[in-house]
Amino acid sequence: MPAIVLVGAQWGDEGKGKATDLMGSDVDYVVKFNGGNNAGHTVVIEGEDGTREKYALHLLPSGILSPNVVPVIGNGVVIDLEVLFKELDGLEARGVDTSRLIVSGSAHIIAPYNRTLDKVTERFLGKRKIGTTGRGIGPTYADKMNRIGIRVQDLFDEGILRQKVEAALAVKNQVLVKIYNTRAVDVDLVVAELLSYAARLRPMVRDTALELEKALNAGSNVLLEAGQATLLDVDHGTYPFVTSSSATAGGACTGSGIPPTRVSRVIAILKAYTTRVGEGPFPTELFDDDGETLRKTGVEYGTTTGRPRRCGWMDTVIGRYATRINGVTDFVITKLDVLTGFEQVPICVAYDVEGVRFDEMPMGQSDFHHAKPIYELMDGWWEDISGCRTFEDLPAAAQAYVLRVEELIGARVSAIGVGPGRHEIIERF
Ligand code: 2SA
Ligand code: GDP
Ligand code: MG
Repeated sequence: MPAIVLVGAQWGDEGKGKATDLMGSDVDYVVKFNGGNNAGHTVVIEGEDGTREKYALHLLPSGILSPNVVPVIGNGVVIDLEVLFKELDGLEARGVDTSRLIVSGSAHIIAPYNRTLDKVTERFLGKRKIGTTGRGIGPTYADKMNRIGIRVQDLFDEGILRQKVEAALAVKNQVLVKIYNTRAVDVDLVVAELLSYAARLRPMVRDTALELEKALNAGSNVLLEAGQATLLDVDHGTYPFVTSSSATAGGACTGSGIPPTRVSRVIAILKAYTTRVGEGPFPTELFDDDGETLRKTGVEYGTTTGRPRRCGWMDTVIGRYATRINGVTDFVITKLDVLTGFEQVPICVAYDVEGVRFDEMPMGQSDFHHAKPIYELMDGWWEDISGCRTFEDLPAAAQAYVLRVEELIGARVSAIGVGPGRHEIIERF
């Protein structure tokens, strides 16, 4: 039975949370396979009386909001335990049953010193900073690769935990004191803090890869939900302006233990325009009133840090790249409603890099930094499209926009978001 992967096609905040939530009734497991509480997914749920409940999730998989879904934190995730329990308590207080959550024993823990290191490193980088979320993500993945990370299973053996914290701090304290000129971190304090979460965490911990294998064999549907997005992937993104995990479809397998031969569908979420937070190149970025309109209408502010998101037009070079890198079977275009009211809507179809046309993502970082968008201008529309529920309900110009994007990105658009609510979507079969 199938595993489905859901990834972001651009620089994140495409609306992955809403897309996952939407599939909630058709899936049995939702697995977060990368990243940590740097992610921010906003899900808006309409009550039967027309009220709207807004949920902002950071560490928990969006499937936590669907009563029949088992939410899974996979081995590829990095976990801030304080955030995990705060988020669980917050949802419980709002009446959400969180008891089904399971957590991989092999996921890594964001130790308190890694939060400090993330912030201090950014400060030291100065103008060359990445613009991280400051949650300790990079240093924790660095520890994982450097084989000095702390894993969930380490919390259940105090002796082992202490050895691991000592090993990690042996090097880090030298760096903190001698290079960053800050205070050394105390091993006992770190061990005590981590142990304080152990008893509450223990009942959730499983061999999640084995559990998912059994579930797939029993005919369950498993959705693998990416945090961040294709261009933030540490291998395939705009390095070094990326996050430190594998946010593309390949990462879904390593980050969950589900093998590639099990994956039958890869859905990419593509915003009808483009946004980015943090530093790094962005060819279609707008610095004019149109950019401000996109930010205001689309409410483009970070879910985690509240930072204003940089905004620009649709870039189909990126869309094609996402199709290729992820093996996308179909796209969900979100926030088409935000494009309502523009006289013309430009689509970037290729780049001009110092007189040379690029139809594909340039390999060289400097070429991408210097890429100027080549636009095709589409007619705009003025009608409110939030009530449209079939493709034919959309104004002709909006239909033409979607069809042209579909042609340029090279994979089918199977759904279109026309508003933030759970039901504000057009499904196209
Ligand atoms: P980090 O903290 O090490 O992962 O930062 C590295 C880069 O990855 C970007 N990044 C993100 N980009 C968009 N959205 C993200 N999550 C939040 C949200 C963002 C927020 O969903 O709204 O609230 O600010 C996210 N997480 C990481 C980051 O900007 C760096 O460019
Ligand atoms: P994620 O990180 O990919 O899950 O996305 P975020 O939650 O950070 O940002 C997407 C935002 O867009 C959220 O506030 C959603 O409620 C909102 N959203 C999702 N789909 C649509 C849509 O089709 N139209 C509009 N107007 N908003 C949407
Ligand atoms: Mg987000």
